[in-house]
Amino acid sequence: MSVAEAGTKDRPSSVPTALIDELRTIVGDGGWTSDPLDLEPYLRDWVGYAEGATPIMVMPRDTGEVAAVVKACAADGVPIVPQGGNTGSVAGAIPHGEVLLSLRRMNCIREIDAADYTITVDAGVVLAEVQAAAAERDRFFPLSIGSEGSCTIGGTVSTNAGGTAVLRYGNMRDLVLGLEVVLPDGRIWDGLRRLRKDNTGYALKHLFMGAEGTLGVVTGAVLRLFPRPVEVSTAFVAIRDLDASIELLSHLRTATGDALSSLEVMPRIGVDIALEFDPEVIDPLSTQHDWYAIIEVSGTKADGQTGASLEAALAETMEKGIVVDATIAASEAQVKAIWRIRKALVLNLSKAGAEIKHDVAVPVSKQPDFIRRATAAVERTVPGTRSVAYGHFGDGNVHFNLCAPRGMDATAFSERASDLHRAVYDIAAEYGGSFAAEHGIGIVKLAEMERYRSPVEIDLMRRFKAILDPSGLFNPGKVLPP
Ligand code: 2HG
Ligand code: ZN
Repeated sequence: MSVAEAGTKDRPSSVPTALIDELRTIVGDGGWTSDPLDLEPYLRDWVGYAEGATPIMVMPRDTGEVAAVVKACAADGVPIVPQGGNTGSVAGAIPHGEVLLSLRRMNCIREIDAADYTITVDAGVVLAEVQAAAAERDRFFPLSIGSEGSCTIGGTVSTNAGGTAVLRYGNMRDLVLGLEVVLPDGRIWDGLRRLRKDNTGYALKHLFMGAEGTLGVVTGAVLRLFPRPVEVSTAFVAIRDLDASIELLSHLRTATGDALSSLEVMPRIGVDIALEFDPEVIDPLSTQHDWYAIIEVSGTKADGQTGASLEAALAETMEKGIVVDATIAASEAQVKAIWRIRKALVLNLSKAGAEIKHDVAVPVSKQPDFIRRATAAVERTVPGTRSVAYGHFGDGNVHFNLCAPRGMDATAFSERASDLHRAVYDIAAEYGGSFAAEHGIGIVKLAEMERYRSPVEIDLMRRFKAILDPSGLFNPGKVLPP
C-alpha cells in the first residue's frame, strides 16, 4: 500500500458525550486527554503511513481500569484501538476515530523470579526496562529491536516482535510463558502462568500474540529469562558475495558451539547511506565490498572462550574464502560503532530517496536467490530503483527496502508501490515465504493478506475474530481484509 492510500482511512468519530464522561471518571485526572496537541504524537506512525484521529486517549493504570474502559465502550458499541509505544511499522496502533487506549501508564514490573528464570510485567513496561531489570538479577531478556528504548512489552507481544537475536532465542512468541488479556466484552483472562509445560488444551495465549490488538488487549505478561551473557564478541566482516552469507551462518553456528546470537547482513549501499546521513558512522574496513555482515557471539562464562572461538571461526572462514575482510570490536565503543551502522541505515534510508519497505521472510538458505530475483524484478518494474536488502539473515528475515531511482519524484515512485510490492511478494511466495515477517499487517498489508493467504486461513481468522469480538470493536480495520 502506498503512503497516500494508507493515510486516508479516517472514520468520523461518533463517541457519545456521556461515554467520554464515563471514561474520564474511570481513569481519573491525568489518565486521559482530548487535547489535539497532546494527542499529536500518538496519532501518527514513524514510517508515515497514517495520520489518525480520536476523540479521547485514555491511559488506565491497571488491568481493572482497562476492563472498565472496555466494558463501558462495549456497552455503547464504541470501538477501541490499543497502543503501546507506537513504534510499529504497519500503522497498526493508529486510531481512526476510535477511542485510543494507551497502555503506557501500566508500567510496573510485577515480579522477577531468578530461580524460575521469569519476569512478570505490565503491558506498558518499556522493553529496555525489562532487559535492565533482568540484568540486575543476573538474568537476560534477549528480545533486541531498534525501538527497544521506547517500545512496550504489550506491543511486542501483540505484534510478535522479532529483531536481531531471533536466530538464537526466538521471537516474542517464543519468549512468552503466560498472558493477561482483557477481552472485548471486558472480561479478564488471567493466563499469567509461568510454566514451561502446560498442555491443558488449546494454547490460547498464542491467539493474542501477533493479533495486533484485534482479539484482546494484552495487559500483562510472564516472560522467559536466560543466563546472562558475560562475554559478547562482535565483528564486522566483508563477505565474498551474497551466497557466502549462508556459508558463514552455517560455519559460525557449528564453530562457535552455537553461540551465535546475531547475523545481520547489509549491502554496500546500506553502509554508504549510513555514512552519508550520520556523521558519527565510520566505515570499519579500509576497502569496499558488495556485502557485509555484523556478527555477534555471546557466552555465559567469563573465560575468554567466546572471543577466542569467534576469532578462530573467522580465521577459518577467511581461509575458505567466505569472509574476505574482517574487524573484531576491541572495546565497547567499537561494538557501538558497528551497531550504529545498522541503526543509521534504518533511520536514514528514507532520506536517501522515497522508501518502499518489504519485511519479507524466506527459508534461510533461499535469501540470496530471493534477493537476486527480487532485485531484478524491481529493476524491471521501475528501472533505476535502488534495492537495499538487509536484515536478520540468521533467521531468514530480509528487509527488502527500496529507494527511488535518483532524480525520480517521490510521489511518482510511491504511486508504483503496489506494482513493486507485487513483484517482490510474488517471488517471496514462490519460496514459501511471508510478506510480513516481523512487522505485522496493520493497515498496510491488508491487500497482501487477501492475495497470499488462503481462503481457509482467512476464514479461520475471521471465525476466531467473530467468536472473541462479535461486534468488531477491537482495532477495527486492522489485520483482516474487509
Ligand atoms: C530493523 O530490522 C527493523 O531494524 C526496521 O525491523 C526495518 O524499517 C525497516 O524496514
Ligand atoms: Zn528488522
